[in-house]
Amino acid sequence: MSKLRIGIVCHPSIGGSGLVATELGLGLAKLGHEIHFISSVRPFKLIEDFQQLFFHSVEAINYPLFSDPLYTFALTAKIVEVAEQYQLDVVHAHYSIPHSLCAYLAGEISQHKFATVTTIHGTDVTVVGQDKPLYPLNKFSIHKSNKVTTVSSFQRHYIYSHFDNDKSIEVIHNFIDLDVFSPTFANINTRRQMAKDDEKVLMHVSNFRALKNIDTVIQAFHLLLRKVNARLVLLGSGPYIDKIKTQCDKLGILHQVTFMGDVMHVESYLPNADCVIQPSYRESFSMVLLEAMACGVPTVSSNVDGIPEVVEHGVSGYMFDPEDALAMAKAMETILLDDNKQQQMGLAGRARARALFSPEQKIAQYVECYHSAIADN
Ligand code: GMT
Repeated sequence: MSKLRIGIVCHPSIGGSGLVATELGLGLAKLGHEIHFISSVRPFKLIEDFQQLFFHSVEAINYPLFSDPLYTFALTAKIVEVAEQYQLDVVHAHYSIPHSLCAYLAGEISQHKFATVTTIHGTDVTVVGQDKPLYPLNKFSIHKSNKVTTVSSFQRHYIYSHFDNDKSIEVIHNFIDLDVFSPTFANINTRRQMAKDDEKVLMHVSNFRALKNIDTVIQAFHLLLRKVNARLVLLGSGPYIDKIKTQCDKLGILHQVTFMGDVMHVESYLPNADCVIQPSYRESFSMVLLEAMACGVPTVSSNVDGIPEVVEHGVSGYMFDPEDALAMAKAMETILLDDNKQQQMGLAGRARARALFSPEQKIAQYVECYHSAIADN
């Protein structure tokens, strides 16, 4: 198939959608496609420079008359500029708000015509996109996109049922590089940075927002401590961090919690965990669970939304209702007190990641999707 010139619009900060967009762009560039990232700052995981890979920053519009920097207009203008200058074939918007509408507008304005693809990642339709003023904009831009993809069957069903949408939506599950996320990167010094030698490591990774259900993480950990000498390691930052400190202090377990804050290379920490806990109320997919599986770490999570498409209950991890802290504590106990079980579940998770979520498979699906968007345009 011919090589394409692709614009990728994404949120640059730490988070699943920006991560997936970056890994996709890097994968496409390695296949010889020309990739143009367009964002406010360089996406946090776009560390590598690569031939045929460009980053275009969107400069804020700072004119005293305007009370805000008009980011969506600045982004639209930048997409037009890059599309015309580099003759883009496709602009791929990750996270519909505001990227999908900006891509559509840019297409209307640009002298050079290009196809648009939108990937819905989750909160762009489940939380932000349901916001009353944004809903019609979101619906419009999904409808106008030449192709729409999303990261799980659950999410596709959600869009069909909430957006009165007649467009066919393709599910392309997220993917993971098993050479980067691997149990071979377990490292005793990194582990000692987080926990004492005799402690089991329970890890939670998130942006610490309400929908990550941190209360259940704390409750389940508190229950677990009755049976297992363990440490809770928290990776990431967000509005709930202070609340966790207060809650753990009240329960007298603060000394058994390690706060790592935001880390650039989660793949250096995850393989050192004995179990990962993610009791989210909403999760279109959960990159964290897939990353844990790739690292050979069993997971205990909620059973909501797209999670059952990632985890195999009883094989690579356990899933329960989001607030069932007792069941989660028991499942963690089962894993943490049985080295053999921990290892078997870890191996099963990695095998599942290899079989179902390989970058080659998913990137090829995106390339096909671009060709079909171009044909549709
Ligand atoms: O988890 C978040 O809140 C961040 C959010 C994002 O947009 O970056 O993650 C969403 O996209 C990820 C990548 O596709 C998915 O793995 C997450 O499950 C999804 N989050 C939610 O649906 C809450």
